[in-house]
Amino acid sequence: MNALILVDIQNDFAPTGALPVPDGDQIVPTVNALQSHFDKVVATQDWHPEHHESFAVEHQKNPGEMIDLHGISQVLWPVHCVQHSSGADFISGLNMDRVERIFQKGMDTQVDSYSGFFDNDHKSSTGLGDYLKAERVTEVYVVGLATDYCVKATAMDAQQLGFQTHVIVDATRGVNLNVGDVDKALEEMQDAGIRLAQSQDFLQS
Ligand code: VGL
Ligand code: ZN
Repeated sequence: MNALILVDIQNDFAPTGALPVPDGDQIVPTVNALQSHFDKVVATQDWHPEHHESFAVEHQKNPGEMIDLHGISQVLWPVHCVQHSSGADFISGLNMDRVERIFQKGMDTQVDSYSGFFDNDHKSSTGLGDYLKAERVTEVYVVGLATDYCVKATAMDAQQLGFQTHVIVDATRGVNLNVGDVDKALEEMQDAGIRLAQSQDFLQS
């Protein structure tokens, strides 16, 4: 069994959102077209409390600055994906009909959660790994936002959990806080054994 994981395709990561990912909304048609080519589709949703400690304003600092957050290096972000806000909604136009489960993350105020599987401290899990294993999934394909944060972290954890992991690169977009961050992320993923694919690999067959 294979599964397509839709990572954080939410309004706040669209170009008009609070934490804009350049061209983030442009992946939606591709992600929609891909869905029928996989056995299962699941989604992750960044879902922060109002005063999450990854928010720069909580530390009187600017977005993009780094801090040590309870022992973990943390990029500070604009307030984004606050629970029940419209920014946390999935981008309108994203087809959710085939999405079997939504795994929310980032609810613990004190620790960020880039991966759809575990918090950044790897102490708490969202249940995504257990769900996929229970569903006999062995192969996962990751798409969504953002390539250099949540897509990368989700793919790395999937690979580490033993799923044969692929990232469909043109169905992702990155933040590129620093020039080259996306390319670096793609290299790190490949070095970890993750395979890179393109949507055409599926859509032409
Ligand atoms: C993300 C930064 C903060 C992401 C989420 O979805 O990549 N990035 N929260
Ligand atoms: Zn977040």
